[in-house]
Amino acid sequence: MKVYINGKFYDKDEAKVSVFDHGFLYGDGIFEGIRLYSGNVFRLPMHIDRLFKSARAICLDMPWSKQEVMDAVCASCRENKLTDGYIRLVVSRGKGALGLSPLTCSDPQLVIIADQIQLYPDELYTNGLKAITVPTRRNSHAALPPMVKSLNYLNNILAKIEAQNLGYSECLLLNQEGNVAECSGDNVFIVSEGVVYTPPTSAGNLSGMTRRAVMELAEKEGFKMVERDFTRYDVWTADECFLTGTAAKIIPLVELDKRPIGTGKPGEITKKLIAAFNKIVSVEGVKI
Ligand code: PXG
Repeated sequence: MKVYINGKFYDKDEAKVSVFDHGFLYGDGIFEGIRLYSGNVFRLPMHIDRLFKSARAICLDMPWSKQEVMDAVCASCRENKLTDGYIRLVVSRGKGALGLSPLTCSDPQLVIIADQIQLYPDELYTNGLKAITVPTRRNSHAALPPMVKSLNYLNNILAKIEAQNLGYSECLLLNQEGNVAECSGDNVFIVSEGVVYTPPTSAGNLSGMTRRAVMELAEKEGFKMVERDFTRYDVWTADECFLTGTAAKIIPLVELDKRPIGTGKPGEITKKLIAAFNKIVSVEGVKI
């Protein structure tokens, strides 16, 4: 495997950034996770836009143009002879003195890892996933804005640990108001009486690329799609529920907090959206 760092490719074991990089010292940086399907990078310009917005939000001046970053993503796929895979972009603040100030940092690092990812076993795509609501609340917009894909994912990791301690691989996070925000690394959707709902980004979820694609597909497939705040009660009593993410794609959620959702099996609308999503990913995207 070859890893891209600031314009050069390195062997996996030689791909290194400094321990004085504030990305390592303070989690000061941002990232993106992008998917390559059949030689097409899914929604690459939108991912790069989100990366640049994350950079702007944390006052990180990107010394590269969007086109340069997109070219580097495609080059990384070609260099690793991938046609399907997962591309992880990391931008760290760069080397600096000890102390929080980013003003001591120079030379931000752009790292691109092009590899494979499987978050959940195949069986869970057929039978559905079970999750539990955890006590850790999603970061508030008033603290670390949840829209920033920052290198500090401890909020989500603590939630994941709580779920794993209880024997679950996935969890639901609520926001400070007690409304549903998202799962540890996936957006959440419910279906009730034929209508598809997902929380607005004001609820504290990431503006997911898969979320956006699914919202568009739901409308194309003729379902009413509504962005609205909802609570755990709405999930417990929904007909269907599913999670979306670049790594997970669309995965049915069939149980929350020991309550089966709907029939306790993946729902029909969920299955339709999975089929529709699988159709667009292999044709939509930037050719490497
Ligand atoms: N919520 C959060 C907090 C995320 O980080 C999503 C939702 C789904 O968004 P997309 O754009 O992927 O549809 C994410 C996605 C990784 C990794 O290792 C990436 C994510 C989550 C967990 C791990 O690259 N991001």
